[in-house]
Amino acid sequence: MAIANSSLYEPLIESSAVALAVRLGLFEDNLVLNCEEIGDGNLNLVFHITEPKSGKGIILKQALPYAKVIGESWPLTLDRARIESSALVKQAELAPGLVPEVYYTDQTLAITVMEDLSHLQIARKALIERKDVPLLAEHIGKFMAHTLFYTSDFALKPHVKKQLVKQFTNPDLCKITEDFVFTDPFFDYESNDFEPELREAAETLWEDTHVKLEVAKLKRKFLTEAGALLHGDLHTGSIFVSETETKVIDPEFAFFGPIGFDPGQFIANLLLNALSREEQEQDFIFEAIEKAWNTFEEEFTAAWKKDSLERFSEVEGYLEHTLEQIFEDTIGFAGCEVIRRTIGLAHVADLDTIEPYSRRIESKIQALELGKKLIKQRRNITEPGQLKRFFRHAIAR
Ligand code: SR1
Ligand code: MG
Repeated sequence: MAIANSSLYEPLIESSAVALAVRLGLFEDNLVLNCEEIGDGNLNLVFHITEPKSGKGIILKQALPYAKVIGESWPLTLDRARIESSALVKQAELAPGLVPEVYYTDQTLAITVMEDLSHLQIARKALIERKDVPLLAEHIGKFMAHTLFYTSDFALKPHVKKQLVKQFTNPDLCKITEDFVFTDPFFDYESNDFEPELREAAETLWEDTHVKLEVAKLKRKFLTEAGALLHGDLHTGSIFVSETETKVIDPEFAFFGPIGFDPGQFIANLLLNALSREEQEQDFIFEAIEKAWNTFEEEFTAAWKKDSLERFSEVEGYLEHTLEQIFEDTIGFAGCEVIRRTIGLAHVADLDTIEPYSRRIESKIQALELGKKLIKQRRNITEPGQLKRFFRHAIAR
């Protein structure tokens, strides 16, 4: 991967994105190229540049100096492009084949040029369309185990770990999560966004001091526990998938945080999809949750046994304690994610596209119940196999 730090920042448009790709030698300069801005996320520009004759393509992603979803009134660091490209490189090293290849980065222009994944589909969309994605859960379980174990203190020498913590300090993007996942949805804040029919349920949540106490504890973990290099935004919109392939994208929220946060976000987004399904279609989702956690646990255990540098790792019970704590945190973080995707600023299509409207409202009220119970009862859920019953019980009215 080439790294440049040459030009002054300017937001690209389609023609300048193409010119840059040619200047970088990614395409020959006599070719006819197509370019489309396809960014549908909240923060960045994403250009898809293709050469129709050969079918070759690249993705050129550029961070804007503000959050696209809000506008220029919300400045946001360009440093997130450096975080994203460095995280992709680290993840490629630890979980080969599960992230797009990075071809080029320019920190001044805040761009990352990477592998074209347009033959794949965003996992959220695939799940909404009930596509068969048989390897998604196993691949994500593996991705999480390898990226999280091998960036933790179990696998790294102390100075190396602390150097990486420094490299991945990401205050602006962490603040987004601190506010929009762990704070605003639990108070009557302006940033929240929900249908009038949900007001009563939202007010009940805001009055629930037990939930608030537990969220405060989870938020504190997020703020203070530098367990491993997280992806930091591992929802199903950050994953490309097909029947055979899985690629995790968009690690611009990467930082050293509590290990349970990534599995929590992934599981939460599967649960949000389950809420959009009829009961008879939900089994795939619960099986995927079990598969993802079990793969994570197996691969984390194997890595611990093979590569742990920690003297205490052979002490009986320490691995089991570590995994139990990660699972408890996972369930709690999942609860926070389910709630914020229901009444917070950033929604998910799984819930927002449920028809008819009355069923959408019903599912969102169920989501709030589910989220609260996951947070409050996280210590009682000790294995993923319990989640299906827990879910059914939590949403029953
Ligand atoms: C303003 S950013 C809102 C959300 O989009 C990102 O994907 C993160 O999930 C963030 O919380
Ligand atoms: Mg994203």
